Amino acid sequence: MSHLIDKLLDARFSRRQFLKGSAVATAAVAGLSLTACSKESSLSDTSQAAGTTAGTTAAPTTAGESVPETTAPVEHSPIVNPEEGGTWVSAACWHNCAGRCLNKVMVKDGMVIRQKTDDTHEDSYEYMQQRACLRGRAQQQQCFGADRLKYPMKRKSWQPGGGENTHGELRGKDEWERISWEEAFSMVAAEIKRVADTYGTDSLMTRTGSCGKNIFAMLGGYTSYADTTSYGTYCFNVDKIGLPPYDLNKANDRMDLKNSETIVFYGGNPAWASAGSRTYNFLQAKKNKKTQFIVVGPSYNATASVFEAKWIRVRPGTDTAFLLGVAYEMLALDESQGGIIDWDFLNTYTVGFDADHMPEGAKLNENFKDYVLGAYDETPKDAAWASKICGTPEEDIKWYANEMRKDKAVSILHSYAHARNRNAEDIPQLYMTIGCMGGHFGKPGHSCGAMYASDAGNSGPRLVKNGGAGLPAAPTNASDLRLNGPTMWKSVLEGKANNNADYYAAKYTAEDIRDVNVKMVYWDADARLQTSPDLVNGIKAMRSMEFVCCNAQFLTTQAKYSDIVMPVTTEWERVGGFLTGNREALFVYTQVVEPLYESKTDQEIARGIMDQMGLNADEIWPISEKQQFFNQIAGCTVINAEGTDYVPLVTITQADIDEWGVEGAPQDGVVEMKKFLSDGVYQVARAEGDNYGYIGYQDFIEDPAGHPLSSESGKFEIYNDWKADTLNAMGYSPAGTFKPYPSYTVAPEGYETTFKDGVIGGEPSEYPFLVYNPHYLRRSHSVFDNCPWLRETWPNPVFLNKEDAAAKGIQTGDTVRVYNAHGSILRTASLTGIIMPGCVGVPHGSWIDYDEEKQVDRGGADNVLCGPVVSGMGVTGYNNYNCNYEKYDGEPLIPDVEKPQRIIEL
Ligand SMILES: Nc1nc2c(c(=O)[nH]1)N[C@H]1C(S)=C(S)[C@@H](COP(=O)(O)OP(=O)(O)OC[C@H]3O[C@@H](n4cnc5c(=O)[nH]c(N)nc54)[C@H](O)[C@@H]3O)O[C@H]1N2
Ligand SMILES: Nc1nc2c(c(=O)[nH]1)N[C@H]1C(S)=C(S)[C@@H](COP(=O)(O)OP(=O)(O)OC[C@H]3O[C@@H](n4cnc5c(=O)[nH]c(N)nc54)[C@H](O)[C@@H]3O)O[C@H]1N2
Ligand SMILES: [Mo]
Repeated sequence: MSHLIDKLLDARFSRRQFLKGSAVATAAVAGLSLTACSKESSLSDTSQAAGTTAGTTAAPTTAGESVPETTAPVEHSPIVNPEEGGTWVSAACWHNCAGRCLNKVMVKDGMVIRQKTDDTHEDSYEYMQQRACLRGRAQQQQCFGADRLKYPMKRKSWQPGGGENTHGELRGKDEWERISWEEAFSMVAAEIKRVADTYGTDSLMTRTGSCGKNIFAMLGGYTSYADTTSYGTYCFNVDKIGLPPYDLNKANDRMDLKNSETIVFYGGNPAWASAGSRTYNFLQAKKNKKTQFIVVGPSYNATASVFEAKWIRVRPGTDTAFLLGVAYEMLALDESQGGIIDWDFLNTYTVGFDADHMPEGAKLNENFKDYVLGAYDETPKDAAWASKICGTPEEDIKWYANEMRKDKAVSILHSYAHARNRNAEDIPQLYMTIGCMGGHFGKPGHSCGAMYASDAGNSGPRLVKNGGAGLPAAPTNASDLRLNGPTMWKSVLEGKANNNADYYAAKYTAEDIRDVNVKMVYWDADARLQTSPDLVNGIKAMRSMEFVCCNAQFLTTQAKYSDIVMPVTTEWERVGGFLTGNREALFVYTQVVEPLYESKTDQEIARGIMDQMGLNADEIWPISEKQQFFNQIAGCTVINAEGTDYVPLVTITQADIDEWGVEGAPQDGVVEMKKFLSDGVYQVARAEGDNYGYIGYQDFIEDPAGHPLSSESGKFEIYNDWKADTLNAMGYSPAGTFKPYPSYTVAPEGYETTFKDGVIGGEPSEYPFLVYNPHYLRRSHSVFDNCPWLRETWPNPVFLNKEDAAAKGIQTGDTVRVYNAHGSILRTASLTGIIMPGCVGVPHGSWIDYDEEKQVDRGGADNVLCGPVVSGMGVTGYNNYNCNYEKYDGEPLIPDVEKPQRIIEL
């Protein structure tokens, strides 16, 4: 393997080798047998789709190749000779996958005939190409999929008016009939009015997007819902303990990574979760051969494999125990050999570590150090104590403690998988405490913070940014009723909710029980029926509604359980837009084709409904979508060479303005508008010693009084009363559960509940396994689950520890039923040695395909198993719930690629 890795890293600069190698590496780490390209035969449905492209959905082109040296497998590809004409157009890769890459398509006679990725410049570490992953390269099967929704449609047995006309029980089973846009707009408008007039506006429910949210807000408000999704317990007010929001963007930038002797990937997997070029941020550190990589978590994931990391195994949801063990062993090692703990750092930059450093007015006469040593409960939180909970071998906890020592340059980088757990409330404070104990903040080679999404391994302020669309502020929701994500279907069905949190606004209150009376749902630009926990109850909740409508591109889960479905364009059919999130590169995309079939943009749909309701859509969108896009282009800025200021990015001429037919003024920038749009990206080239380097917290470390942190003391707060008081009052965990300092608490569903009576080491409970949900390279959440190429390339497995599964007589390829108190799913077994015993990995996002009679989901949806169980701040616990599994004795699953697509004949 190591030989392969070296070759891979070297081959980064030889595209052809890299492309060949990467498929092998991915296949190897997935523990699955993969084929890189699809055969045409498996594409029969989708390749006949969308008249405009019939017969032209070639096998995925080996994107990145410049045209003449194509390596596309000719026998698979009815590729039109690109030299015979065709124009490369920058095309969106728009999903919430966090990669942020360049995608281009060749359009000829209104057809997409080829696809490629970044070849706008030569590739180097300093100025790396932003290459698309396999999903970006399969994007044409999104836009031109045979399963694209073509027309507005209505569920046959549903009629407007509520009551008997609803036949809610038939949602998800009924037939569909085609309706006109006029009918769709007038029915949706009339139902919104009727439901609001009859039951009040709190009976309307929605969350994201352009339609329901704006319409309902204009009517006077609506019931929303909120959950902690990506950031888990880092959604809490971590600013109170001195961290930036979500602990983001205060690690060091990528040029500094080579200065680290140790790099920790904690609860993260950028090779899958930041696919594209982000893994290469760590390349220089890998190449200097001096850096020790460590991965901490329940699996030796793809990132661990790429970097040949040492695996510190920790059971899902038990990181608090692990990190407390690390803290204890750091103290012990410091005592026995010295040189581990940076006492000066603790003294200068923190409060609350020990009795001598308590913040003023502390309510509790307890501190972190004495808790760890066992002063309050006679339980030292040593490696032996921790190991029983987290499953990490004791020697590994001690090894990790030594690795965190002050004289080692350590980057302790985390994603959030370990925070997306019940009772992970103390993770942000505890993780920070370990960083403080080693003094790993604010110096080259030392950093402690997030490596996440499109910033994985590259923190710091954005170097290039897009402008605003020039729209007025959207109307706000006058209702404050927000249902907690994991328990929202229970709340809808039972009529009561604890309205105590607005997670992404970091607003928390004491327990606040409210009445809930939701009668209609407008599903818009998310997939939350599918992606929120408690999905079986979610379907029940849909069936209890008077009206459910949806904007959708495919018959997604929430479209399937709706009454009226309105086909929405993909980004390829819109005027254009931006992809942000990559520190060094800003992506701009343009229209590829005209809207397919009768699809409309979200704004057009909202306008259609508002017109019927007598609401003035111009209040929200006084300018066209084209003008909005133009404004965003004109407002782009880029950092100057000195790194001190931002200057306009795009040069715009009067001729550009006239050609576009928009309002605007000519301006000077650093790239011409036409070039920017056809390149599809503007990227700031980095160089060793440039002015864009970033060392997080440097100002605070150099001058703590002059640059205080966001906490009340201006320092890292290892003791914080507000944290404990707020969490204890929220009504999900008994009062007194949380302490002002990080401490261990037992989750209502987690490792302890895999045992009868919750006693570790006792008899196994009914559901003795711990489930976590890796974010899977086949999909971006639920998106792409329907894509034939990706279905063929990546099956839909459940990852099982090979000894555990063998003991149950299960082999790779068997259909297994995975079940718990919340539901039951089928998946294909993939036995592997790279996940811990007792753990089950259910890759996130596959679409539910529920067999109502047998009460089992043949689609294998994670959220059938992830239940409405909350604690603490109400965090969504995607990674520490329980299950059992068995070989399925019913009809086995067929490979996903052979499953028919959801094509609606109208
Ligand atoms: N391919 C793909 N990429 C994506 C997405 C996607 O759906 N697909 N979604 C995007 C979004 S919105 C998000 S939020 C990110 C998520 O990005 P990540 O948080 O990085 O992704 P995960 O796969 O959830 O978890 C990463 C690793 O954490 C480990 N892990 C799981 N549970 C625990 C735990 O309790 N403790 C510890 N220590 N480790 C644990 C697992 O071994 C897993 O490999 O991914 C983004 N990128
Ligand atoms: N069990 C479990 N559940 C999870 C997670 C987990 O790890 N485990 N991860 C969670 C995380 S971190 C996240 S971020 C969430 C993500 O949850 P969601 O945001 O709900 O997930 P997506 O699947 O990305 O949904 C996007 C939807 O929008 C549609 N869409 C795309 N473009 C447009 C458009 O222009 N207009 C409209 N109207 N629709 C459009 C897509 O077709 C797709 O259906 O999932 C969460 N759910
Ligand atoms: Mo996320």
